[in-house]
Amino acid sequence: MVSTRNLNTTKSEEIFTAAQKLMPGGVSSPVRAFKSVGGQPIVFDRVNGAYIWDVDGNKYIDYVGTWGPAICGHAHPEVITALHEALEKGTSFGAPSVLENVLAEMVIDAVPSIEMVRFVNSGTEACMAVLRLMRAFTGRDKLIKFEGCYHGHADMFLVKAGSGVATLGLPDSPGVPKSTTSNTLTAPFNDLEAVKALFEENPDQIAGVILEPVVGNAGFIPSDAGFLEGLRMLTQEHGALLVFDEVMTGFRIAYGGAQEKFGITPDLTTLGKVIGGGLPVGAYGGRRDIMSMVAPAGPMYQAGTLSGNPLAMTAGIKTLELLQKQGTYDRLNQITKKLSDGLLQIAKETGHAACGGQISAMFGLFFTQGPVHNYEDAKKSDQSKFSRFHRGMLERGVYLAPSQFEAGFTSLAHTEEDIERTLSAAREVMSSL
Ligand code: HOZ
Repeated sequence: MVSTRNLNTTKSEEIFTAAQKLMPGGVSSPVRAFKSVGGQPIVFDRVNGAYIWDVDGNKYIDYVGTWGPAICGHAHPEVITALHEALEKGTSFGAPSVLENVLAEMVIDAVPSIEMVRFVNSGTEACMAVLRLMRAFTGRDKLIKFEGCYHGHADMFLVKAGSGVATLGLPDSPGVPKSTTSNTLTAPFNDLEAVKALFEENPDQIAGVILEPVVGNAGFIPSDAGFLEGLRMLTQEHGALLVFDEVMTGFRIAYGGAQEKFGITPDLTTLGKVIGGGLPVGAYGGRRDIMSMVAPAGPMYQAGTLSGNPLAMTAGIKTLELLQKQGTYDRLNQITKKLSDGLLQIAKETGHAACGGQISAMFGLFFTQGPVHNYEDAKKSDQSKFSRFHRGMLERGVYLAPSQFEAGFTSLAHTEEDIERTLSAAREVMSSL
């Protein structure tokens, strides 16, 4: 057992108890609840840099980073100043603004596959739209996704999905008609043979393959050498599209995302999180000939009242400007490697089977000997141990995602000292597990 420390969460508990009567499960998104790690979620009051403060005044080093967007650190002063200036001009135009051009150019310049982009309001929306586009362009209905990958909560993707679905151990969701998912084919991540078999069993029917090129929604699972190349070849061979869901990895594991990092260019890409700098944004983009099908340039319909919102565009532009500074990704990599190597070393020294790793500012730790190549492997991680680890870290002022099936995120605001404090907390907790 992890020793119980004195973490006063009285106000958190009061607020969350009230929230449960007002909102399903007391939260606005399931993965925020502490269902899989036990206890009540912490209710927060404010964020700054690498830290998050709860309503009882406790301060935590934050490795959730609002699930990815806070790569420059929370409430970065330059982002906040830019937002103040933008706010003076109003909160929404519902009409074109030059800010959209600026962010679009930045995204097109950065992401190898993107020649044109459409802004939406979330990663879920981006993935929904990209699937319609894949189908519109190819005239085919079927889709291949991978077990444990999460592409938002739209019906067609809620098959063997990661993130909250994996965290809560839910079966595929009620309310999703079989007819909607009958065209969703799944394969284990990193299994090219399985993908090949699906293409052979469904000739000329598969619109494309969508994946997180580095999985973050089943815990952190990198793609094996040759997997992305293999998918690129298979999709081309079968006249299907390759789509990278870079909602998590985009501008995080490299400025140009996984496609820049690994040198594999998909046909289409979805983005979110970092490109909104903490405001609600998603985007999809890709080859000009495919994107030209999107209305009003083409017939594939997709729309949104708040899409291209000036505040969200402003936060995104400023965040990308900050990321463009020399040395950003070296710094992110160095600090995250120190954290990840340290956690693995401590696990070893304290006698826990563990595996994991990091790429740039994204990391993960499983309590299993590993290696973890896919969701089935990830499920072998000792969840009860993870829950106790999570609680122990929380009590020592470290906020980790309340799920074994979520990647962790660092930011430019995390200091060496934050990492050292985190590792010393981890040593204490792991020694007592
Ligand atoms: N896509 C985010 C990480 N899996 C989660 C955000 C949420 O579902 O609340």
